[in-house]
Amino acid sequence: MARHPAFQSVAQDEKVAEAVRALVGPDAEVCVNRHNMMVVKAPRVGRQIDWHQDGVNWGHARMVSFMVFLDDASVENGCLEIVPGAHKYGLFPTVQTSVGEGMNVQDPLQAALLRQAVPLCAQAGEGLFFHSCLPHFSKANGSDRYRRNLTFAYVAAADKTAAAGGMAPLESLPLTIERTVGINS
Ligand SMILES: O=C(O)CCC(=O)C(=O)O
Repeated sequence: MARHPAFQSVAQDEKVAEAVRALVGPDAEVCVNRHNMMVVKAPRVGRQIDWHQDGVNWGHARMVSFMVFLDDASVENGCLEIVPGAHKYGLFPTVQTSVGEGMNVQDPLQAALLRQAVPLCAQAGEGLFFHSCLPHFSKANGSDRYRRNLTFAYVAAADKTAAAGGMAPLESLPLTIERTVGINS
């Protein structure tokens, strides 16, 4: 968000804020030191992101992640994959993976759950909100097309000092801002 007002404008857009408040609560804020990033999976280069649950690193569940897709995302260019409804199981024990603390694909219970994964194909411009306990993953980009998305995270202000896994406490900003630029700026 600090890199360009257009990014901040997306993260704190009023329509996004409305959805986030409905999901997290009226005191929701946007995180600045977790997520707040662009995933760039370059053609033939973008790597796999191993199975994980964002809540493991954040320390609690009153959070939601939000992605805006900048390119069409399909299985070929490494779209997000999820296990629908699996956030209801809470957080699973972790092992070290390429994304830090991730899910244990050798564990029979976790493996059985992950076999129920579905790809979430998306069109450029679409958005996705998901619970911090939702297992998610994406394959390497084996195509000739980019797969890029902006990803932001939102936390209930009352919880923002929570820290886990040695990570710093959450820092966040109020959800809405006085806009000085438009989304197309
Ligand atoms: O965009 C992706 O492929 C995955 C990103 C991710 O795992 C995350 O934002 O936690």
